Amino acid sequence: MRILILGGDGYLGWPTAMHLSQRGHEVAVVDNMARRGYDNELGAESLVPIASLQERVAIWEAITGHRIQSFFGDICDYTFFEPVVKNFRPEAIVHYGEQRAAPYSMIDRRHAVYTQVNNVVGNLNVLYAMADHVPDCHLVKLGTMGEYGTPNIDIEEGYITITHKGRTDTLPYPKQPGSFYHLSKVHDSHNIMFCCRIWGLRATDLNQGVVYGVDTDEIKLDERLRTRFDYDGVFGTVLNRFLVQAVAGIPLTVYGKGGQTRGFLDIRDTLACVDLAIQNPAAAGEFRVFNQFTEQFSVLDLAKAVQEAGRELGMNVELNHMPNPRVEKEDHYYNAANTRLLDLGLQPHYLSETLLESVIGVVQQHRGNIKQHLIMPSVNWRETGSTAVQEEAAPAAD
Ligand code: NAD
Ligand code: USQ
Repeated sequence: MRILILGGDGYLGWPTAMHLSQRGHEVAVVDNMARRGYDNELGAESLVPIASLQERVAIWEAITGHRIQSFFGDICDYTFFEPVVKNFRPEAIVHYGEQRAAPYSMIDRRHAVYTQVNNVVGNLNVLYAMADHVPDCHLVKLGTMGEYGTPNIDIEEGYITITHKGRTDTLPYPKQPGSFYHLSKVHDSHNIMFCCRIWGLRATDLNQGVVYGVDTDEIKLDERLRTRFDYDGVFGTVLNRFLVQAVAGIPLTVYGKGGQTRGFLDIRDTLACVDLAIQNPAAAGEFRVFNQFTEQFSVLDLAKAVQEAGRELGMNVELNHMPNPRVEKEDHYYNAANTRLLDLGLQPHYLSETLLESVIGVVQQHRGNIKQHLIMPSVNWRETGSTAVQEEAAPAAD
């Protein structure tokens, strides 16, 4: 198949490009390097050094003989993006190309506006380009489990059947997102659903949990194919952060009580889920939602797992229950369905079977790159941030 990957220079986009290319698909990636720009802005960088996209595709071709085309540009710029779709004529588009950090979206007004414009406008451009040029193409869109929030009832996969005053309907599951970033994903979902209804597009919204891990089969072929690994207080996700903190000898930054429970998955399962969605496309006019995670953990569960893995390596890992910089429930019911990808054949890699020690090994290899001042959270949900960050430093959205 011809598969276009948006955000193909990112943590998940690059490994996905290699994974699909290795399986014989004709793969092209689009990226505007925004993510590398956020690093410059924040003074942060991936713990694991990463090659440029040009170097990566050249190394990939030299090793495997497979070509990955790359297009450098902004999907919000339709004069750039429309010809890419028109000429490449993808049969599937995997859309990772958004600003994905909740804390980044909560820095201040400017970052909130940037996040929502970048994500919502980019996604709208994708929908228009599909409708005009490849109406049969299948959109595989990365959403987030955070769209649902933490309701006091079970979370279903996208829809819930409700009986109200004697009448019954199956309706979109209620959304209670916890940041302007997570809200942007809700807006995307609504726009995609609408376009499936009016234009008959086919789409799968993958409501993904928090991803962890560094290795995929393709990355293991060559060190120079490594994907980014973020640990800073803005872009680092919780388990990846805890592993770096353990190696750096910093007590693990458990926000509040640590009872916040989320869905998690190994990066290898992200690739498998996207692959399964592509192989089993949505029908014309169908807007499907799959909850893409394999296990649920509380933040405290994860901290204890890292503590245990550290102990086996002779490290003394401590926990630091610090004031929560976010506004979120710290003690709540959480039970989310995730059977649709399993029904398609997903074979999960569970955390208990994953050698956390092996991820720690990669972190130890690069421990010299850890910048301690980036570890503590710097963004507080309760503040509008108007004085926290120089406005000029932010990417301009308006
Ligand atoms: P990432 O930031 O590493 O990658 C996103 C890529 O998209 C970056 O390379 C960035 O430069 C590019 N991009 C952003 N805006 C763009 C634009 N307007 N035009 C072109 N390229 C653009 O993020 P990631 O961790 O790989 O996540 C990928 C997707 O998966 C995101 O949409 C994210 O919301 C979703 N997701 C990620 C996780 C996770 O734990 N990493 C969990 C759930 C969902
Ligand atoms: N947390 C800590 N300590 C830390 C970092 C985080 O306790 O040092 C807590 C947070 O308060 C939160 C939980 O861990 O309760 C998860 O935080 P996170 O930063 O790992 O994940 P989140 O902000 O939700 O965002 C990440 C990705 C995002 C994706 C989302 C999936 O950055 O792109 O959409 O995971 S989900 O969480 O299911 O919405």
